[in-house]
Amino acid sequence: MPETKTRREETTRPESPEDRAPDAQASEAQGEPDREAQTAEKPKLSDEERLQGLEPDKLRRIAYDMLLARRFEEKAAEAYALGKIGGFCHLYIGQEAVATGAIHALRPDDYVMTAYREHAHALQCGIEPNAVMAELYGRADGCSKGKGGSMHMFSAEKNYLGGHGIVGGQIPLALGVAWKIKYRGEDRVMQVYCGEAAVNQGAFHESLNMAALWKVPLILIVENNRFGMGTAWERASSLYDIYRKAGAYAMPSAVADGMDVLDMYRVTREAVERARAGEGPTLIEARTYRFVGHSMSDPVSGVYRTKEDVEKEKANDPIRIYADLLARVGILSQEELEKMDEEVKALSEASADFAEKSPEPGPDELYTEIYAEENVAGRLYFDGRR
Ligand SMILES: Cc1ncc(C[n+]2csc(CCOP(=O)(O)OP(=O)(O)O)c2C)c(N)n1
Ligand SMILES: [Mg+2]
Repeated sequence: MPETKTRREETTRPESPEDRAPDAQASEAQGEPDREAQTAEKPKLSDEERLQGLEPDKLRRIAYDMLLARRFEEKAAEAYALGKIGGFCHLYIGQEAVATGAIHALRPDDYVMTAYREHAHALQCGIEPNAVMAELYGRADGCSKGKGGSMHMFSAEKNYLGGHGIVGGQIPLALGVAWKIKYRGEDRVMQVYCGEAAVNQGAFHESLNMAALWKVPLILIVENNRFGMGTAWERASSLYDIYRKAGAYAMPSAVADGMDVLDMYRVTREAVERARAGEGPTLIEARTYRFVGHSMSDPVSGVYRTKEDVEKEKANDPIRIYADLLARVGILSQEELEKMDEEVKALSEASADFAEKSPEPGPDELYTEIYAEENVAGRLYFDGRR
């Protein structure tokens, strides 16, 4: 009998969590020994190189923004537990370096779109904490007037295009926006995020193909937090290295350390420069980890990972890693960090007070911001008003 390999043996699936970063062995198995963008093969940068010559004010702002995202969501979790926030609510705790680093590499006139794990992205795009918290509370002063909730934040003014609940649904939408940018000759980029569980869907592949073919300024960041709800990535995909999917579409791609905000910034900035130079799209795989349950209704670990797994990953807390770096290079002392922490906690607290006082949207709001034309009688087809 000839020796046959099982399908599993032929994949790049790693054997243990420690082996999950792409390594030489995995690439040999795929017959591609020379891969540029591997996390494991990235040269170790010195502290100075990691800082990329960024101004101290910008470096401190990055710390502030990550800390605000964390404290804001801790406050939201508390309000949720008290029943003040209802519906779906997915927290980003553990993943803050991804959106913070990537959005810092943009200008305010660039567009951002993401899935439902979106509070940090909305804040990072400049939507006020009060407006984000009021949206979570379903109140009239929310950024979507209390009609969207956790998964449907939106701000045309801040070029933040949501907030999407259908896994992968935002990718073709973002492709359309990127196409619009090119069609109108605008000097902007479209940055879109999805989770790793979205990348084996048709919409992802169709979008990659068209983005590369038309060379539109699209930056697609896959937030690989290793799980789609309770399903581990290696149980769901025949290919482990997500960034390599771009190769099928002749699109440049890279891996970023999603627990290192400055690596996210560096990798995204390169992609932004390419997009602005008319060189088209980039796929970025950000390797990260969520420290909390899939949503507020799920346990932290569940049956798909252990409490110990989560605790172990917390040693890589992106905020701690970054704060240690800034302390080492004399840009942010422990004392200054604590002061900053107090500030963002107070801001988060104040946003909850604001949301509490904001009114519920009135019944008339049911009839605004909807896609429906009036009929000859001046009524909407579902209009039950008398
Ligand atoms: C098309 C579609 N299928 C299924 C779901 C149900 N669902 C909600 S979240 C989720 C997991 C997505 O995981 P991932 O894309 O990795 O994002 P993460 O939650 O890890 O940020 C699924 C399957 C959905 N919202 N949309
Ligand atoms: Mg995921």
